[in-house]
Amino acid sequence: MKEFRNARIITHQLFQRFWSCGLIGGMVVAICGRNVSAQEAVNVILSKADQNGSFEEVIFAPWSGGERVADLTKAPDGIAYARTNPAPASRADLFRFFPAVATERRNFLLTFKARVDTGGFQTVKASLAGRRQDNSFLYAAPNGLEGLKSVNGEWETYRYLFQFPEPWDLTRSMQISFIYNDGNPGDRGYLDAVTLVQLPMLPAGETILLISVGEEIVIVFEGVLQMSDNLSDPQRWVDVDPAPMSPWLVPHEWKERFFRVRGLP
Ligand SMILES: [Ca+2]
Repeated sequence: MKEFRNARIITHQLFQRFWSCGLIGGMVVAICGRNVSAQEAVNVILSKADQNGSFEEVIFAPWSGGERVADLTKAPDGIAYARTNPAPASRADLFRFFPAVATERRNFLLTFKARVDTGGFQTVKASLAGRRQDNSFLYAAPNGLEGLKSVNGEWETYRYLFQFPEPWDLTRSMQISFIYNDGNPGDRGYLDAVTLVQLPMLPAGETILLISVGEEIVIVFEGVLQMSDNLSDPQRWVDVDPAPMSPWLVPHEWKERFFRVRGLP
């Protein structure tokens, strides 16, 4: 295992770097590097550059449920963002369809920025769905605690890991939606910087894979995940507690950690 401690990686392209073990800093710092095969690359579905994920294109479609607002001073990403139509009752949502992606990879990472008017909606919830053959929705399950999120008047970044329980119909569109809830008639929700990627699965014969997507690190693993904050002391390895399920989104507050897996007892 090759390690490059404190070697800041600045040459990587967003969405295209992988490490089989790593140290997490404010940015990614260090790590056991290996080349990434095309097979393992993250599949970017929506982003600033892909399918109008940041509302930078003049046309709002294929987004629905609201409108584009071009305001350089208020957009958290680029020059424009989206807002819902005024809520008819307690909720409003923004959504769109996109062509189905291959079914071999069941895990998706979604990040976005959202806010509401002060005193307006209290929660936002993102959902991702494919379709069954009978055209009914097949929803992906948000991993862990990530379902409903509280939302407020300041732009904040939200993160979801989604996992599909079974394959979806490749001939029918998939859908992503953002539901602002617990509000009053007339409330609006705001959205920007939507990034949706399809994550690679664990390569055959490997037990851990670190995937870097923008500022997020996802660990895909098999076994019991362990971490250490000091590689020079073998006693520092401990099981991550509570034991996470794979895939796992590394918390931002965890600076400078190494990860590995041990076999199941
Ligand atoms: Ca934008």
